[in-house]
Amino acid sequence: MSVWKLNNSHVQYFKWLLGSESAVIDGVSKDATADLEAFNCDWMRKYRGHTKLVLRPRSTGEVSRIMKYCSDNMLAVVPQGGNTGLVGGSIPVFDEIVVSTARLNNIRSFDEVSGVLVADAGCILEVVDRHLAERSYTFPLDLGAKGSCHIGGNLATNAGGLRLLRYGSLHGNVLGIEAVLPNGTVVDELSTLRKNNTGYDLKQLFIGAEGTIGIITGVSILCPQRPKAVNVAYFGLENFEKARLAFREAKRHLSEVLSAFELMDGGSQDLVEKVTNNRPPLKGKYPFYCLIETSGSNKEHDDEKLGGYLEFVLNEHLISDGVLAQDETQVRSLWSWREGIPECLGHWGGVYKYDVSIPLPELYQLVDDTRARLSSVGLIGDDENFPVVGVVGYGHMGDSNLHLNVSTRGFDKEVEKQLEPFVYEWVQKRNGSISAEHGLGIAKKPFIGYSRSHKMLNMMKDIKNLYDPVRRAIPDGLSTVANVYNQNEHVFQMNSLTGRICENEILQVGWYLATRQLERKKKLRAR
Ligand code: FAD
Ligand code: 2HG
Ligand code: ZN
Repeated sequence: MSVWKLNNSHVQYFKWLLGSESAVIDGVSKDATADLEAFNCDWMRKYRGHTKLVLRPRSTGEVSRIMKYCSDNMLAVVPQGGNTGLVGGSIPVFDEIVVSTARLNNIRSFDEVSGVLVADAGCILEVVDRHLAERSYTFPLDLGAKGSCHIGGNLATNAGGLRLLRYGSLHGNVLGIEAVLPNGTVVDELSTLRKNNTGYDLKQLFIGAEGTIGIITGVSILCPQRPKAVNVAYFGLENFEKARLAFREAKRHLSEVLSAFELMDGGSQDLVEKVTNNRPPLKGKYPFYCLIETSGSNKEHDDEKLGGYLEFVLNEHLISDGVLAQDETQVRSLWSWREGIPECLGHWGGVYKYDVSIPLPELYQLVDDTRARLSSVGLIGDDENFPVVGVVGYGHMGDSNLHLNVSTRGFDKEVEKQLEPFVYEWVQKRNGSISAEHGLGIAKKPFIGYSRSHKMLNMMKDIKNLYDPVRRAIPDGLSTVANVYNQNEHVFQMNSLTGRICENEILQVGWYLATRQLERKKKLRAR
């Protein structure tokens, strides 16, 4: 029967396979707590992992052999890219093996005519974008974590980012994928074709799957020309309705050159100011701010368009005050008031993050209602006696995607009880999505039913079972039991490929049942 506790002989196999000590961080045969820490802790410091082994393959072939071995030996695996995910999906919350893509970092090719880039999944987004910039192209995705996140991680989460409004979702831009299935099979679909209507478009399954059906090792993606002219404006507004109308007018006046329209409430900007001590872009204080970006190929043309837009929204009293960046430094500085929000909100210790899609007219109402709810039970205040520092909202207004953040002096059960399932119910009533762009991970997985029907969930489970048959061996009843638990340590993490070794009592019982069941099946077959 299969082995299901990670031991020294497994580690020896991986050391032999990967050939170098630095490719294996071994906490099984020795104490490697310090080296493992970065893999066991997430960006928000909310989730804690217990891995004792990190593997850092250099090639797709190595990933394939790792996965085959893990499948044969029923060892659980979590893929990890830059570990910047915001839902705990990359964290080995039990004691899974981490397969890090950090050393899969070669840019394989770039075609300067078609704009098609083929690269390893572990390439850092910013590094790839710099490579493209030298060739007058850009990556069709940009986000605050670009300095650390991997393009494989971006695909796995189907990251949206700051310019989805302009370049669309990765589902449209990705042309091909190379991936390794849980049993070690390499899926070689690194097509560079824009058109290929021959049957199902299976690569789409991997985009946004958060590693549940395979590890992405290579990416082929269509990249747009880098815009020659970029303008950024930042303005203050009296209320959300004016922001909504300003967005409508931006689409009308700026159409093809509009590349971002971001919303920030006054609370988020006050907290950025408090943490950074930087001088805000505008003199006055406003309940809402918007950042608007145009990108095009003709500066004069874009300046004229943006000038016309700003004149219109000022004359119509849609915006109260605004500032236009005059050079690259100012462009970066204005963007920092938007991109810097997530980092600043974590300053006090903890943040509860909700990443939701809601039809635009009600987008901000969720923030007001959440703030009112937490206020009514006395949880918000300026000193240490109150757990909540602030309830703020910001996000990708152009995509109807709001980030509701509740910044706290530490993760707090009382606050959490007020927020969940309140936020999810609120979103469900408006037919919104409880996870617009960050995925489910372990944070949102128990709440998937607020956005997806039973039928869709069953189809998803069928797909997962098809590509991860070892996982299928776990008795259904157990999955159900584990799923109803809303504690991180009890949730069956969807992204653990193949089986799971765990310290958790419930799951150990499950594994015992699973292994016994397999044993029985084997015996029956042998007879
Ligand atoms: P990780 O965090 O390592 O992993 C994320 C998930 O993907 C995990 O479930 C992991 O198991 C899986 N995974 C990773 N690599 C692979 C692979 N090669 N194959 C299969 N599965 C894999 N997201 C947005 O959508 N828009 C934003 O604007 C945005 N801004 C952000 C800003 C900041 C400051 C931070 C910290 C995060 C932000 N994010 C944003 C979250 C976003 O999901 C990640 O930054 C990014 O897409 C994750 O990439 P990663 O390499 O860090 O993946
Ligand atoms: C962003 O848009 C990211 O900045 C992070 O998606 C959002 O931290 C968040 O809630
Ligand atoms: Zn976002």
